Amino acid sequence: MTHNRMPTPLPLFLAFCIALSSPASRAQTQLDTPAPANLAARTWFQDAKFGMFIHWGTYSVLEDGEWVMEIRTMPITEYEKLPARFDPEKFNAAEWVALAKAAGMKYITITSKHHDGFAMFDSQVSDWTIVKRTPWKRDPLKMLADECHKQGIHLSFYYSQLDWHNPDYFPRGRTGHAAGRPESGDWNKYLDYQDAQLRELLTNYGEVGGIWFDGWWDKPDATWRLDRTYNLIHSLQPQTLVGNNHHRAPNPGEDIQMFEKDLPGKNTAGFNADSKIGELPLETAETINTSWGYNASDHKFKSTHDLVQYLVRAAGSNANFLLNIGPRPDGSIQPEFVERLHQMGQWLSQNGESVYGTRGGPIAPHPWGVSTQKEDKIYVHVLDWPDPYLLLPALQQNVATAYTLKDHSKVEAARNEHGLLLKLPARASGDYDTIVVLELAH
Ligand code: FHN
Repeated sequence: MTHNRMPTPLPLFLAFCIALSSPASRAQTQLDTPAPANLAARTWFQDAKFGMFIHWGTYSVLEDGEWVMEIRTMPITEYEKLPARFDPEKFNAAEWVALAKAAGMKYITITSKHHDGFAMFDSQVSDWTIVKRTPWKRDPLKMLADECHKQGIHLSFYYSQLDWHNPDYFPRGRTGHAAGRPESGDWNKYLDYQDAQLRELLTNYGEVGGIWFDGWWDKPDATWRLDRTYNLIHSLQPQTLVGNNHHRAPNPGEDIQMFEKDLPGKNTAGFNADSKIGELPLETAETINTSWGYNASDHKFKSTHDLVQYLVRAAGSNANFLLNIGPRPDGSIQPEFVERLHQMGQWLSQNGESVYGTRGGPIAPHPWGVSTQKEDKIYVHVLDWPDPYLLLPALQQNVATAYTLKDHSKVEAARNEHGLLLKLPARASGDYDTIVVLELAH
């Protein structure tokens, strides 16, 4: 009678070597060990602090946001009539990039494909593209990439994993049921299609700052093959920062963690219930009105005061701010957006030292404000505090001198048993932020 004998155990080290040599484990180590270029890109990203989000697509023709196909339950046969009306003759890549720079933004993240599946670039693996379906017949992402590289702005691509147009996005997820697609499809074929488009974006548009995924939440239980897709991205461009707006803790292979319409750790908008803050560089995304894609009837514009304070509170939370515009179908940008972006750039031209290149400061965010730090300077951002005195928690290091960033006028800073008491200067009307610089003693 033969016994089922356990195989003679290989020496553990040999087993470990064999395991590591397998493609799957090599892929896993690549996911867990970012390349030096990627780590350098993460540092650049954290220093950059401020980016422009652009939601632009054929949906802008209806002037009702980027979810119009789903919200109006438009079948593909109806929705496919839109590109014929999408003729952005006013699109000017140089002007868009110049506007981002005027705002003090250091990078742009633009939708390459949103949930409607419409490629805003000259994809050769789809006939549902801006080049093939519009009278304009041009590739705006190529034009924008060339201009960004020329003007020194990093360019990232938003890419929707969710697709309301591709028949192989099957089984369906939570959305896209009114598109009129057959109740069949090949999910792996869809993932191959997605990887093929990502390969195009990472091959034909020069250096890519990042890939900003969205839409995972439509099928959270699906096998998305993220490892394979992330490895593809990093094998083509190791410095490309992968982020996924899945509203969960980061996955292996992701390089940044984003939050939507909330600062890290907050959940006022309801998107971030499960977003545990990880160790990666952080970014929060927000709109100027309430819409991502162009919405002609959305006049709820945030003030420049509120937008600057959001930028500062993001920096105080050790996060970047990705501020969105939704261009019109003709390629122009509405004046309310342009005005606020220029005003933010004006503020940053005078106060950027307290934001760019900083990290979250040692004084935790409070309702009154936040702190940022760069080398031996702590910037105390007093955003909402009516009193002339502000008591800060005790700092580990002594403060050599305290003064306002605005005009370097001295600020009284008295250490007591409760902490560090600041006597704040009177706030000039129109100031968004009273910034007190604490120079640390060596
Ligand atoms: O459904 C998208 C939405 O259209 C937009 O792109 C935002 C941007 O963060 N992300 C999803 C909503 O969470």
